[in-house]
Parts: sequence; C-alpha cells; structure tokens
Amino acid sequence: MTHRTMDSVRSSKGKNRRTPRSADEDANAARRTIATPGVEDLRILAADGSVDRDLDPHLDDDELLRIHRAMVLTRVFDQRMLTMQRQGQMGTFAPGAGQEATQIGQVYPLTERDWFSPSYRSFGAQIWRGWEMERLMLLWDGFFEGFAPPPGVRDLPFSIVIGSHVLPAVGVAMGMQYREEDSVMVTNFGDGALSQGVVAEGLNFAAVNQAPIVFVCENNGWAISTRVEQQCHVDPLALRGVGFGVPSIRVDGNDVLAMIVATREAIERARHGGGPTFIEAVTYRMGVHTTADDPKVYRTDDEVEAWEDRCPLRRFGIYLLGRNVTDQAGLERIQQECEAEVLAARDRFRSRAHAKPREAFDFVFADMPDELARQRQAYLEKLDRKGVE
Ligand SMILES: Cc1ncc(C[n+]2csc(CCOP(=O)(O)OP(=O)(O)O)c2C)c(N)n1
Ligand SMILES: [Mg+2]
Repeated sequence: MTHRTMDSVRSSKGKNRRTPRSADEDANAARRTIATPGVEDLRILAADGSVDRDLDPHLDDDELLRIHRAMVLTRVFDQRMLTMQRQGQMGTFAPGAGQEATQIGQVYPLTERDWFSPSYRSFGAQIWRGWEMERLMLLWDGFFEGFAPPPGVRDLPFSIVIGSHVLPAVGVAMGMQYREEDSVMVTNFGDGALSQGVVAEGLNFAAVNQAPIVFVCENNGWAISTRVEQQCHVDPLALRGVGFGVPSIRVDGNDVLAMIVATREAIERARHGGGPTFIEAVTYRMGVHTTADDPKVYRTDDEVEAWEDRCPLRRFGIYLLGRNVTDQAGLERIQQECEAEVLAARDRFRSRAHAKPREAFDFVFADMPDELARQRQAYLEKLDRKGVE
C-alpha cells in the first residue's frame, strides 16, 4: 500500500492550546520530532472530493451507494435522536456527526462471522452490523431489551465505561484463534481511552499472542472537554500501537475509502495469522459530547467551522457525482428515504417504549439489602396511592 501525507488534518490543533508553550514544552516538542519514528498516513479522497486514482479501491456503483446511504442514515439518525432528547422523548445520547466515515469504514469489510466490540458513539457501525434503529432507541432510552445484540449479530454490547470493552474484545479474538475459526474482531475506542490502563493491557496482550483483532482509535480531538494533547504526548497517536509492536497507521477518518482500505488490509492480515493492527482514525466530533454537554464552554466556533469543510458526507457526495454514480436528485432521494426510515423506526420504538416503574429497583441485587427493600416498599406504596400500574 502506498500512503499519502495528511498535511493539514490536525494543523489547527496546536494553535488552540489554552496557554502558550513554555520553553520546556518547546524543547520537549523538538525532542519528540527527533526521537519518534514516522507512522504512515493514508488518505484517498481529499476534502474537495478529488480522488487518488492509484489508491482508489474501485468499488462498484451499488457498493458506493450503499456506503453513502449508510453514512446519511447515520447522520439522520443522529439528528433525530438529538431532537427526541430535546423534546423529552429520549433518555440521553452520544452523537457522532462528523465521524460517519470512520464508523462505516471500520465495519464495512467485516463479514457475518466476524466480531465487533464498540464504544458508545458507534451507532452508525451498529446499524450497519444489523442493529435495528428502534433497538438502539430503546437502549438509549434505558430499556433493558435495547442492550442485547440482535440474534445472529456477533457484536458485544457497547461500553460506556471507557476502554472496558477492549480487553474482552482481545479475549474474544483469542477465543477465535483457540477454536481455529478465521473470524476477526474489530474494536473501537476514543483518543481519551488511550489513557486507560486496560487499553494498554489489551494492546500488549493482543500483540504478544498475535490475536486476530483490529484496534480503531477514533481520534476526534476531544475527550469531553479534554483536548487530545492534554492527555497524550505522542503525535500521531498511532505511535502507541508501534510501541506495543503492532503494525499501525494513521488514516484520514473523514475519508470513507481510506478507512475501508486500511481496515480491509488489517482484517485480512488478522484473518491469515498476521496478528493485530492499530488504526488511528483522525476525525472530529462536530456536536456535543452527549446531550448533557455544552462544547461552547471549551472550544471555539472557528475550530468547528474548519472541520465542517472536511465533512465526510459532502466529500463522498462530490466523489459520487464526479464518478457519475448518481446525480443531485439521486443524492436528495437517498436523504429523503433515510429520513422516512428513521421516522418509521421512531414509531416502532414508541409503540414498544412502555416504562415499567415497578421494576425500578429490580435487576441490581440478587439479595436486596434491607434499607433498599424498605425504600422499594415505600416507592411501591407511593405508586399505589397515585394509581400508577
Ligand atoms: C472509566 C471511565 N472514566 C470516565 C468516564 C466519563 N467519561 C465518559 S466519556 C469520557 C471521554 C472519553 O473520550 P474519548 O475516549 O476520546 O471518546 P469520545 O467521547 O471522544 O468518543 C469520559 C471521561 C467513563 N465513562 N468511564
Ligand atoms: Mg475523543
């Protein structure tokens, strides 16, 4: 694979540091440049929609449209979930606008016999893997039945405890190795998750055992209000993989073709006994961290606007138009179809989302402590008085 430099992908980062660099910091930065080996970069579609013909995977028109539709559906689902949450119809939500190419690209090359272990901002990949949208709505609204993967889908439930799903993902991959199945695991986590010891343990264990797993680090610039440079002193983050002896690459995460090519190569290597790969996907979280967050408190509008120009959907749309895969009317039709699909899923969700207040204390303790049992009794009596079923 020939790789290209990603020039300005993160060029604005340093300028937004909250405090100017001290002399010591400057010295450290200089040392880092000298001491660290390079990691290859991959970009195929530039921000203006132009393509590197040598690297283009030459997918056929139907596949290109399927990929575009998946990214649009992810964006529309995202917007609908935010609206529902603001209207009091949804518990909470971690939106992923801007990260659609990273999401779809990392699961596109997986087959049904492969595995996926995601973090919480992965609904786009989950929908691609076969999660019905109403199931994900139930999940985010706190309904128990939303957490289980659909029958036949080899996914683990997503994790909210940062990094906690990475070690089990390595375990599943090693299980596949032990059973001599040629299945591969893809697991994803954020830039912030690299600060969790368990992610380091997972990387090391996978490397030592040559487990069939692909680690996708979605570097979206922020861990809530903590900028990536504030908690990681390596740049690119892909060097973290190198340190564990894992082949590593930095990919333009807003370029779905690059994500597909990098992940496909990693999956095939793992499937044929070549062990793990670490992919840093450089992307950006355009919206709030979750519905409880206000990013205006910690980042500037200028920074967000710079990333709007790199929108993965618009970039891919221009590519499709340029290749005459579809026309403007075709793109609009996909948008409308996705909107109708999401609304239909919302209606199915509503018909199933009936809370059972009497269960509020259940499913935590097998043997409920006395104090909690007393609280439960008082609560049930209150429901009786109010006539709540
Ligand atoms: C172990 C743990 N510590 C802290 C939190 C609170 N928390 C939730 S999301 C988050 C930031 C994670 O950032 P990153 O890994 O970059 O993922 P992103 O949200 O950007 O996708 C934190 C600290 C948590 N969920 N789990
Ligand atoms: Mg992050």
